[in-house]
Amino acid sequence: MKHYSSIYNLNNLQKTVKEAIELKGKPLEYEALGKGKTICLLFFNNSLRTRLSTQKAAQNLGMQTIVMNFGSEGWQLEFEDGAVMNEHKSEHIKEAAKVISQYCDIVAIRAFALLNNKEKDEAEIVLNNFKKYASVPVVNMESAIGHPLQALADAITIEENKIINKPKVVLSWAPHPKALPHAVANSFVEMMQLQDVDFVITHPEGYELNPEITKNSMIEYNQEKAFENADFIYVKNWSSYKEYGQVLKTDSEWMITANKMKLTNNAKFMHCLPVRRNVVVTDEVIDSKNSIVIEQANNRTYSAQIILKKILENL
Ligand code: SN0
Repeated sequence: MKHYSSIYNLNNLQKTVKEAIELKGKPLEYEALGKGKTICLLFFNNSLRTRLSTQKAAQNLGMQTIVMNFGSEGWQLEFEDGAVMNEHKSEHIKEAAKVISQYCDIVAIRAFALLNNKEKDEAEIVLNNFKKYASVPVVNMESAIGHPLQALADAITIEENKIINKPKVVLSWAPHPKALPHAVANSFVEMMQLQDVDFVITHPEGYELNPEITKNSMIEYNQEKAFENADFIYVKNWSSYKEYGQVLKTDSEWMITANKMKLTNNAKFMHCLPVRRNVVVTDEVIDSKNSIVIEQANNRTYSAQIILKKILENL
């Protein structure tokens, strides 16, 4: 594998999930693989899990890591070809990507959707320009439209926690005070479409995700109905896609409560974190024994590690 920009870069997801679970049991087995190799992690946005788990994953493979908060500490980048750079943007991606490539063997990038222009976000300007101008493999640590490292960790977590062969997995929208990107939900949907699960998406009307992504996935507008018999409740807020980047609803009607969880088949509760307690989910649910959010976050290390391992093997 060269780049990891979406889950479709993996040719055998089931096998990759199994390999990640094996790695989890012997995380230092491939310590020699990354010896003498460096990964640069560039953050245009905040991070906790992605930053630490990707660094840990690289470390487990014997790599060195360089981390930079590009959004706050780097020069403002220009992406437009032919731009006359006489305003606030100091450096062109053409130089930046080529220069960074000389300092590392893999570059990983986090650049969220700005949520003010659908076409621009969907063009994945930051990620795609790094792919275009960098001479090293590029890893997506949440781009405008996808978070494939998270989706792989989610698939690992479901594989480890399922007690029946084909569990019912429900992706539920929940309220949030801020406009959040669609990336986590998009990659989770893509991942579930390729897993052996009974998958249902539930959200209020007006919160439909990109129909090209949800394709034939079942959408149930009645949250309580969607929860019936569910084995996993995966919760995430996203802003409207149709009324791009707008927050249409913030009331607590869609919050995940213990009463709603009672409708399920004793379902596990999942969330990518960070989560707003008592807005997205009540304390009672996230603190319950059915909540697997901490384990899910732990799997971020093995999701990143299996991806870096595949890229290193191909260098
Ligand atoms: C990000 C998102 O894409 O929804 C990152 C999730 C991994 N989440 C947030 O920005 C939440 C910020 C907040 O203030 O709650």
